[in-house]
Amino acid sequence: MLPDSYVEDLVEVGKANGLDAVGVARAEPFVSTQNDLEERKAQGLHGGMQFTYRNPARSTDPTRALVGAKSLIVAARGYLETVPDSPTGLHARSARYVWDDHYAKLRNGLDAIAEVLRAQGWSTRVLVDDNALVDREAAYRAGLGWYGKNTNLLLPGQGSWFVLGSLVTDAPLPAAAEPVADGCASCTRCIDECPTNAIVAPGVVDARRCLAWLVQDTGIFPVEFRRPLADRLYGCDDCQEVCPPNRLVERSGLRHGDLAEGESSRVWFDLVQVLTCDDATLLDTYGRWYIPRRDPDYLRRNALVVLANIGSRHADQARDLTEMYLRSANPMLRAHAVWTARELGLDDLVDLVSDDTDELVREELDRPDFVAV
Ligand code: B12
Ligand code: SF4
Ligand code: SF4
Repeated sequence: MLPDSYVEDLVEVGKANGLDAVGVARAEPFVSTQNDLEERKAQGLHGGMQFTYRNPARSTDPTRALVGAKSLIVAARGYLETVPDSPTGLHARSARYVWDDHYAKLRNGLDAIAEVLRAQGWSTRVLVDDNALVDREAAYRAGLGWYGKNTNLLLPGQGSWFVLGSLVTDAPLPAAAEPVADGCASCTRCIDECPTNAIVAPGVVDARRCLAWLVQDTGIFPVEFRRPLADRLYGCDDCQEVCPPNRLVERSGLRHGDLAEGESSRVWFDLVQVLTCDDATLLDTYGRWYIPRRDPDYLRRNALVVLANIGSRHADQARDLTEMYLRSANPMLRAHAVWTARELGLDDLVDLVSDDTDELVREELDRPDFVAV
């Protein structure tokens, strides 16, 4: 076993290269997590997600990622920034973790550690938000934080505004002695305030109800979650926004990101632009996000739901955009435009598709009043 001072030096290298917290876990199978993945998949709670659910035996066993793996060096990079005010006009919001390429910065820090290890003859593999490893469990085992009831990992005194990643190595490193104790206590705010009641038990998210997944899923956006989507184009931060430890950190003034004062273009997105620009521009602007099948029409679908929720403040623009989408060649988008038109009281526009024979559009036209969450 290498000495503690060896790890301390690696932690320093990571911190000098953009990491906020670094810990070590043994590279052994995450048995309880494999069970959790399999059980939740069997119950349908994964909502069809692939990612780590595709092969639970693989994503919970670090030795599958690197032959002879002995240790995991797990890192967290903070992304807490101040939310800039929404610009005037039709704008949709994105979740904080995508305001910058924090995964790339996290990877840089882990790569710097890997370089040191490799120079000393050890093998390494860096995994950042990779389907090959369940990041939160690695971080929990490395003593970085505790599982909040919203399932996010919270770092003591620093909250959950962190992305997580690991480096698998065959170097035998001393691991964290103890996991971090629960810091939620009797709080249930994230459960109570999730807009879609997606946290179905402490530490369990039903992806079928979670807005963060629904904006990434294919198909028609489920009707009961369209209003709760509010102005979100991508991601959802509500269960972190309401979290008391996060609020405490925000009030403390600690910030990690480098968003310039008043800069809002990485946070708020012009709906008119999203709904009128071509595929190449959409993929160029939002390509870092997980867009199902790389099909920009799914972003347009989300944008139409947002337009239904906020368009009444800009009636003329909203009318033009809705009309444009009622004439779309894609029936999924025509169907969503029917919803948008009705939500905005533009029932006269719906006549444009009254003879539409597509099943998706007909379903939308025939929809009885939706059931609220
Ligand atoms: C699939 C996935 C999602 C899915 C499902 C999330 C979920 N909670 O199930 C969706 C698309 C909804 C999603 C959303 C988000 N995600 Co995500 N996602 C992932 C991904 C790819 C895999 C996660 C996974 O495999 N989970 C497996 C399940 C079994 O784990 P779990 O849900 O955490 O369950 C654990 C707890 O239940 C705990 N547990 C067991 N018993 C009990 C009992 C109690 C009382 C408690 C409290 C806990 C507990 O043990 C389980 C693990 O064994 C990871 C990246 C990766 N490669 O790991 C990112 C990741 C988890 N996501 C991340 C982020 C940032 C988000 C969002 C905040 C993004 C956003 N703003 O929109 C939201 C947060 C939503 C939420 N409340 O979780 C970060 C989390 C960072 C952190 N500090 O925790 C990760 C690690 C990405 C990264 N590399 O940084 N995500
Ligand atoms: S990300 Fe949003 S929808 Fe999903 S559990 Fe958290 S608050 Fe609920
Ligand atoms: S809101 Fe409360 S229960 Fe939820 S993660 Fe934060 S501290 Fe834990």
